[in-house]
Amino acid sequence: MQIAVTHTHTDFDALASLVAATFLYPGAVGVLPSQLRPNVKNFLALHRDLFQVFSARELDLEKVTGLVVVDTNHWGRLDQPDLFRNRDGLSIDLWDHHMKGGDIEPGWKCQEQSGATITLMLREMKDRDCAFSPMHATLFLMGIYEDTGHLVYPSTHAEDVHAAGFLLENGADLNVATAYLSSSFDGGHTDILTKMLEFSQTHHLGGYEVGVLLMKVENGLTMLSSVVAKYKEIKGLDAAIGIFTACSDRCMVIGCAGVPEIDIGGIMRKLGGGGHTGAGSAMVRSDDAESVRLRVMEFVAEQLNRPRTWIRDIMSRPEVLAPPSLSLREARSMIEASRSRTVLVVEDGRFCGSISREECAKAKTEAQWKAPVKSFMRRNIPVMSPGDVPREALRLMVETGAGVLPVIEDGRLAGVVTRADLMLHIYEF
Ligand SMILES: [Mn+2]
Repeated sequence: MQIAVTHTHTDFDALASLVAATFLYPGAVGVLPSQLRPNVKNFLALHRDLFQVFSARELDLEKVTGLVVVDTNHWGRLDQPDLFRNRDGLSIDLWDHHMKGGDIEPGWKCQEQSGATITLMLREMKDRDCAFSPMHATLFLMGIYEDTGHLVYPSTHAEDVHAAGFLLENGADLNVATAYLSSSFDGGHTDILTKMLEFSQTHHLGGYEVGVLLMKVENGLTMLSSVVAKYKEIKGLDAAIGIFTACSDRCMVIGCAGVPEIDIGGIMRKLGGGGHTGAGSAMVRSDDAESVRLRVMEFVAEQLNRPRTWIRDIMSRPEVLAPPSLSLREARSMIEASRSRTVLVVEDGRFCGSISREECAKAKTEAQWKAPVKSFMRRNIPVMSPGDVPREALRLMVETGAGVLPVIEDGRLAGVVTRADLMLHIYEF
């Protein structure tokens, strides 16, 4: 007998992949883990009979000679891994979009980066012309949508989007999909979210904002990852990490991040868990939540300390500089000729202020046009150091509206960061 298995706390990508395995391996049945995510459980409560999936209790697992492992590559994430781990003559096929951290050694595998495992399996189903019903298409689509955040997570690949189109062509029902994908918060969740918003600490690490909260929660509370994601979204954080304690000897660490510099999956693997760059979790055996928090912060700092780009790498030479004695009229012609639309005022290599069209607009009389720029220039513009991160420049530009940031080293103007410099860095033109 050949069975398909997947990770516990099964999400829609895992369930969709389990069902897809029953198409790709004729005769195989899917075995549902005992723990399913609540929305998956709700979906199966109604639709289970449409799919070749069973609980372990309904089958004789001693008869299994072949495993198809989907959406995980880790024995520890399967139910009863010891039943299969060392079984002689067991054939193992693996389909997964997690690239790291696995200890399952399959005889054959399809392991590729994609937004969802089901995308990889659909490629094969399409090639083999497998026929499936609109409700199957709906389930497969939910797998793609859930793992790609409705096709917007940076982990989304073009193939995921093509696969979603293919499923819509095959009758996937968006009303059904959205009904099960939208997770509704109950009182417990709103309570946690409120506490997170009120009591969490925001750490400023290397130009990034990371929110962290330690909290006691009721045992058995699910969907905490959606609460952490919501908290990150509302606060506009770069990353959010919740450390939840439900019983005395374990902490559940759940994180999400929106910047590639903070690899949540990498942090969770160090804690014994797993995940992707953007989201992950770990169950840590410890009765000291505070020490877990310190370890998490250390791992975040470690990631942000990896070699990367600094302001000194992206700054440019100032295009136009003016002495404080230059007349406002002359400064205006310099501004008009300049691409960055700002002229920096410098005296003996020291930065004094800046002048742009806005300041020029204040001049009304001929006397004012003849006056030196120093009486009109803006003095309070934010400055940077060569060792700051580009991210910080972006934040300052957003907050102050400045389009040019002077870079000061040892009191002297070392360069400038313009919008063009930042765009070159961000988009890697
Ligand atoms: Mn997945």
